Amino acid sequence: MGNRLIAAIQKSGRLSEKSLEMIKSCGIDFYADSRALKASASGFPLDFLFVRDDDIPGYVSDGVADIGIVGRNELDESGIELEIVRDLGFASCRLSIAAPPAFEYKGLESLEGKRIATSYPRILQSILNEKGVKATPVVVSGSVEITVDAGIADAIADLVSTGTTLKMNGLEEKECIYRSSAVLVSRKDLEEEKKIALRSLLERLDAVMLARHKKYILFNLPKDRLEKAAEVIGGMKSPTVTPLMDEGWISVQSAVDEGRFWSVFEELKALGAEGILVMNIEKMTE
Ligand code: PRT
Ligand code: ZN
Repeated sequence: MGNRLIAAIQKSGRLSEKSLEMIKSCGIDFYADSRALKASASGFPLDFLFVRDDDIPGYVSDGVADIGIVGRNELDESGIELEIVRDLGFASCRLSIAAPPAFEYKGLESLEGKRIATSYPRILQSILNEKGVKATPVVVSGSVEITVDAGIADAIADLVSTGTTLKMNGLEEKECIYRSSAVLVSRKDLEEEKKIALRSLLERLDAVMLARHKKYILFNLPKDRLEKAAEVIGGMKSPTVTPLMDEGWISVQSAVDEGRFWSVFEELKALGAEGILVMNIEKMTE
């Protein structure tokens, strides 16, 4: 292995396919058998280790691997400090507070003294601390959605992408408290040769990401949801807003990264956006 860069990639899960796709789109060839734990690229000094996503931050910080692709949530939850070299934009999701509809939620303060089930106690705690809210975390490693029904929690803080799982379990999404997507992380003390390989990988990755299409999105929205919608859309500039004949409504337009498109679309719908129109952008300047 020696001077070859070692990348820790999730073996099987929501990150696996997109991670490998991203590397392939950089013109790096390899063959990865779904059962193999290792693979090597040909024509580029890159090797792969296929592991569980929870282990990626640790492997990279211990030097078992040099770089890795992992959800920002896993990285933050691990408490391990690594360099985030790129936000790759895929596998985007949010950590949200959810509870039965009857739970009167007016903000994080409503969680004071409550039991909150989560698989992300560190992230949750840091957000509660910021607001000075004292709640009791109930740490579970999966099926967080059933804990309220099971009587061991009053609310949950769990990852959401479409929101279907929450609905299916009779829970209402109350507030998004944290956002995540897949990030490329690196060890801080890479040897010179490996740094050169990483730089070359990043050059290719940047070209791929820049060339990725953006979509133009246009929709009608209840006026009072604008601030939330702007947060969802994100991006470099604030969206263009036009008043509508109906006083309570506005029309909003903005460019959105294609990689985030579906999550943005779902979140806007959840905010009450109507008549969502999506267009391809032919040319665009930054
Ligand atoms: O086996 P291994 O430990 O490697 O995988 P894992 O089971 O721990 O992770 P995996 O593959 O499920 O997720 C990997 C990463 O994908 C996460 O750490 C997140 O960064 C990201 N991601 C994106 C998600 C979701 N979207 C997501 N929706 N991770 C989990 N979910 C779950 C969520 O916990 C809930 O149970 O999906 C359900 C909700 O989905 P919706 O669409 O119904 O809202
Ligand atoms: Zn995991």
